[in-house]
Parts: sequence; structure tokens; C-alpha cells
Amino acid sequence: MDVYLDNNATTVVDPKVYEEMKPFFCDIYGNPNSLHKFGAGTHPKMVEALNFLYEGINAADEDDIIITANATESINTVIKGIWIDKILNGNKNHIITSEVEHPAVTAACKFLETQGVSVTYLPVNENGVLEASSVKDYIREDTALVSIMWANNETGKIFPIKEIGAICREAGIPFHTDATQAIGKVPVDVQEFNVDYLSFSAHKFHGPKGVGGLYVKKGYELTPLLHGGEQMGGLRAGTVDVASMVGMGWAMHLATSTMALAYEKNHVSKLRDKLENAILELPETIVIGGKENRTPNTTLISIRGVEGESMLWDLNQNGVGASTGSACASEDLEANPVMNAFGSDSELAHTGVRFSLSRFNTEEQIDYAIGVIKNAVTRLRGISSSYAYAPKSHQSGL
Ligand code: C6P
Repeated sequence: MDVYLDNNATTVVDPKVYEEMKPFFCDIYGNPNSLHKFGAGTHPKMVEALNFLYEGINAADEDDIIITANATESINTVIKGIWIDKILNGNKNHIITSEVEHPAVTAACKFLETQGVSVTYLPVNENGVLEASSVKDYIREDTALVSIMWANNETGKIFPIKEIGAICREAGIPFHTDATQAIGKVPVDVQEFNVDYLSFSAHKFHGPKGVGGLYVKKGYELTPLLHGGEQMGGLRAGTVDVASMVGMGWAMHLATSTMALAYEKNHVSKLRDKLENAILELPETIVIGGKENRTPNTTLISIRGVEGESMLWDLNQNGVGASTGSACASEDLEANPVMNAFGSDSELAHTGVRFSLSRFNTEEQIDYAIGVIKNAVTRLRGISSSYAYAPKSHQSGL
């Protein structure tokens, strides 16, 4: 049996989304900026898609949603746009972010540091969560932007976005949140949560790869990253991939309906808990950051004596796909930086395995995966010298 448990890396395209995308490859293929029917024929479905995106995050009519290639582009547009507008052409020079952001944020910030920008990387507490008050403590006169993720891709931990948004609003500082792992998992509402910029990627919520979005609150416009044609009101030049945009709209619609979010909360989380509790029956296993306040689909578990990469190999041999952390960092064998960031010791940081589920997983799949995981742990612990001789350090069942 094949069981895909790496949905934070990417998700299967929902069949309904695929159906909605199909006409835009060979039938309705005109350039949406052309005036003839081949181009203009795309407009109704593009408008529908945009409306679904607005509804999905509760954007106000006068706000903007820019279609991008992915969350990475959306994030870079905000960080570099702010750099141009408020730092190069203004009198600010400081950005606040966290130590556990995705590399799309941290690498962009590291680049700005090489250009003389001062960046504060806030630590998370022992539960892997950033405390809103720490943002307040580090705001300076010259702070140009606060960028904090909505939910962490490795632990699933949800950050206090509403409080951070309120702190930024009060201080008059633009607030960006990377909601890539939040959409379709928890309710996302830019108005209620005081968000000025928000990034997302369609392939994380059963849409196609290669398309994402950037929400921009009215009055918070940015210098664009891509200059060229007048697409997206001049905010992101280049012919829009209509099929992908339509796919993203439908994916958002399906993933953020009240029913879908309830299913995620009740059904997907039950399957995640079943998997997690079965692994926690094994001695010396812990949930990194604990069980509180997570997205319903994610668990990052440390299994002492079992190196993450070896575990993945065993699982893969038996049809189960998981990861040790971010897919984009899976080729380097460094200790997991997110686990390092909240104080895990180095052995622990090498033993994390991330399981991330979706609404397409079944109970039968989870039962099968549990068997595969338990066998792999027994085999790998049997050949692990560190497990046989090292002092026992984990508490089980945290
Ligand atoms: N995280 C993971 O395995 P793109 O690649 O641009 O569609 O998404 C980037 C991105 C941005 N922010 C967060 C919180 C993310 O989780 C990701 C993608 C995947 O965790 C692939 S590295």
C-alpha cells in the first residue's frame, strides 16, 4: 500500500480542481489580456477564482490579491518591496522575524543583512511558539516590517497572529504573515487578525504547483518585484497562468469552506492523533514542542536512537512517504534548524520525523503506516549503537 504523509511538502491536486483547470489548456487558451473572445473568454472563471481567494481569507473588496508563482515569490515581493520603499527610499532600517521561518523568509532577510539592513530573529519558547510580547519588546523607531509565520511547517505550531497584528497596527508597522501552512487547516481571516500582507501557495491546499498568492491590504501597496506589462494592476508583470489561477481559486474554495475546515479539525486531526499516539507507545519518543496549539494535520516526532534519514529510507521502502522537516532542506544532513531553534539537543535534532496528513488520507492507510513505522523503529534501534549505550534522555508521551 502507498501512504503519502508529507502533505506539508505538497498535496495531491483535488480531482474537482483538476476538472476546473482542464479547459484552459486546449480549449480556452487565449491570453487573458487579449481583447478577442479567445482571451476575454477566460475572464469569468478568473473573476470567480479571485472571488474564491478573497472569500477564503476574508479580504475586503478594496484590498488586493496578486497572483504569483508560489509563496516564495510572494514572500520575496513583500520583504524586498519593503526594503526598497521603506529602507532604501525611506528612513527605516530594521526587520523583525522569527528563528523558525521558512527559508523563503530567512534567506531573504539574510540577503538584506548583506545590504546593511538590521534583522532581529526572535526565538520561540520551549513549546516552539513565538510569544507576541517579544515582538513588542523588539520594535524600534526604525522598524520597517514584522514578518511572522501563521503556522510552522515542521511542528505545525500556530503563532499568535492576531496579537502580533494588533501590536504592529498600534505601532504603525506593516505586518506580513506567511500563511502557507495555515490555509485550509485553520481559519484564516486577514481582517480579524490585523494582517497587512499574507503569502500562500496553492499546492499546499490541494491546488496545482507553480501558483501562489499575495494579499495586500489597501493602502499598503509595494514596489513590485517583476516589472513589465500591466498585469495585476502593474503589481506583478507577466501573463497570468489562467489554468493555475483557476485551480488555486477552486482549491481555496474547497479547502476553506466551513465544512472543509471542520473536517480538518475533526477527522484529519483524529487520524493524526491515532498515528501519533501509536508512535508514542514506543519508549523514548516525544512530540517536538508538545501537542498543544498545532495545525490538525502535523506532528514532528523524535524517536531516540533512530536517525531521521534512516527512518525515512525504511518507510519509503514500504510505501510510506514522510520527511525529516522542510522538503527544501531534505538534501542536507544538518540537524533540523527548527528543532535547534527551540533548544533541542543535537541528538534530538537529528531524530525528528515529520508526518503531515491531508483530507485524502484514510484510517486504513494510517493503520498500515503505524505497522510500518513500528517495524522500522524496532529494526533501526536494533542496529543503533547510540541507542544501546547512551543514557536515556527522553520522556515518553509528552
Ligand atoms: N514548505 C515543506 O516541506 P513554495 O515552495 O514557495 O510553494 O512554499 C514555500 C514555503 C513557504 N512557507 C512555508 C511555511 C512553507 O512551508 C513553504 C514550503 C515545504 O515544509 C517545502 S520546503
